[in-house]
Amino acid sequence: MGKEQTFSIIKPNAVKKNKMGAIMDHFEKNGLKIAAAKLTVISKLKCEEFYAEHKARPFFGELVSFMTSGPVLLMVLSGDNAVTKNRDLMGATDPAKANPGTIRKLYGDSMGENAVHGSDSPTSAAREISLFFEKSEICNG
Ligand code: 3AN
Repeated sequence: MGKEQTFSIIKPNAVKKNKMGAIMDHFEKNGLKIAAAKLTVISKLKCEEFYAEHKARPFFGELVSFMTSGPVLLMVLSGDNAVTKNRDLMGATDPAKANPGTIRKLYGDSMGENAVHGSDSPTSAAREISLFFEKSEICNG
């Protein structure tokens, strides 16, 4: 277990519900530091690149259209074992199946509108962070 970075997105449904602060608080109270943050609307092109591995999935169009439908909060989180810790705090992809107290259980609405994204491995984290952040923007690491 060592200090690690992971990539997090607070998705449009959670931003719309005014839950950015609550979700950031959840991270901070559980040992993750917000090393970088950016509130933005992702372009369709960038979103398709981000989700490239899901291109063949039937929900790809719906996913891109939802993720570009409004502001999202992009973050780099840092801490011990950050990738796994973030996945544990998020809970299962389907909010209905997520454990009580997890972010997706608390703020998710459906499989697609599940409040947060989190990298699934350190390799994905490195790719995803470099898609959205310059090195100099990661200033609280
Ligand atoms: P996770 O985000 O938990 O790693 P994945 O990798 O299975 O889950 O899914 C990637 C993205 O696709 C997630 N952001 C999720 O919201 C979305 N997604 C997964 N399954 C569905 C589905 N059946 N309908 C709509 N969106 C989905």
